[in-house]
Amino acid sequence: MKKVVALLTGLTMAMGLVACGNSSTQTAAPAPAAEEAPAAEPAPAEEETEAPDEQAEAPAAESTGNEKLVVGFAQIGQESGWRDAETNDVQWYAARNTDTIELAFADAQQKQENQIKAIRNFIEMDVDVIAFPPVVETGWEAVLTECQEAGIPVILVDRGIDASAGEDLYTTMIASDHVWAGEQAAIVMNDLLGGTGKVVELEGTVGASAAVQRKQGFDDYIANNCPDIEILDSQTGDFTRAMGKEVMESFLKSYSDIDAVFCHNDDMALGAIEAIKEAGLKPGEDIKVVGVDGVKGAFESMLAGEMNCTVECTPILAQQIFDTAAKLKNGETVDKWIMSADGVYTADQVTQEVVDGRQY
Ligand code: GZL
Repeated sequence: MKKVVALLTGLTMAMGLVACGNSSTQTAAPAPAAEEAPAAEPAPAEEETEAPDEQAEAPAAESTGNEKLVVGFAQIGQESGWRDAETNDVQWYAARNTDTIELAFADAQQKQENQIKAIRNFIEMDVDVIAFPPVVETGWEAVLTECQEAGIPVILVDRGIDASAGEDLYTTMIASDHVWAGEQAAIVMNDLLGGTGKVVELEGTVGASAAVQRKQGFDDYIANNCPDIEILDSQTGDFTRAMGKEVMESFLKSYSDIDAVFCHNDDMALGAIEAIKEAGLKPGEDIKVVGVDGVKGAFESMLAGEMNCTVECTPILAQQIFDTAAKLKNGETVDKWIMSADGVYTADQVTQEVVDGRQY
């Protein structure tokens, strides 16, 4: 019987349980930022608790194991509005389905070692499925081998791992095509510049598949199709608005002839827009701004004439995650890559109605 292990909630614990099927369970809000977020330690056996409403069913439940789908989700953190949208979608979905789902949620504060600790804790808890967005592409072999040895299938969410680590180390990936997103951004950029101009690039988290692949898609398209567009510089803004602004400020000090900026996510684009305005220039006009994600702030900026394009990368993945996890618990096979369907949005398409209709 998979029991919902009462987790010690240390002061810096970044883990919560969601939808344990008992009325006293609260939906775990995203954990407060913590200095150091050690993985939750399973409570000592004598403190193991079962959701009260399951004690009445103990005899039946004991014989058939936990009827509910128990999913461990090791979230990267809260680095962007996009990430928060994904977290909310996952937690709200679980909270709406307490009769069939139990969610153990961990916030790794953008640290790979915390994701690894959380995954090991999920193995201890003997969850049915583990789902997580790998903050970077490498360094997962050991912990994913432990998942495999424990017989727990793994769903990669919104980012991937380095293929050389072995595709058999995870069961499936639910994610957008990040190379495609980079290519789409380059196509729009070429159109915005009329085929000629100088571009700077704000990259995502170093080593993250979304950053590596968006860069690959953008840079390769420009190199192969746009001989008169030059990429002056490219640096990481770590997918955050603050660093996006900081790096754009340094670009503006270093180069006097920037025509456009490609940002690997909209949060960095919003930071770049601030920097461009503070430099006395008009974002969207003097310097074209192209982002990725499709967050509402990007649509609001396009409506204001301060941004030119966002390539969508939906974070609304909870339904696919839990449906896929249920299939894996039932022993069904699924595709190796469950790809999201995303769109490309340019400023000319954006009205207040479009902004108001955005889901995230
Ligand atoms: C993309 C996801 C990226 C987003 C960023 O799938 O991994 O991480 O583009 C987020 O906003 O930080």
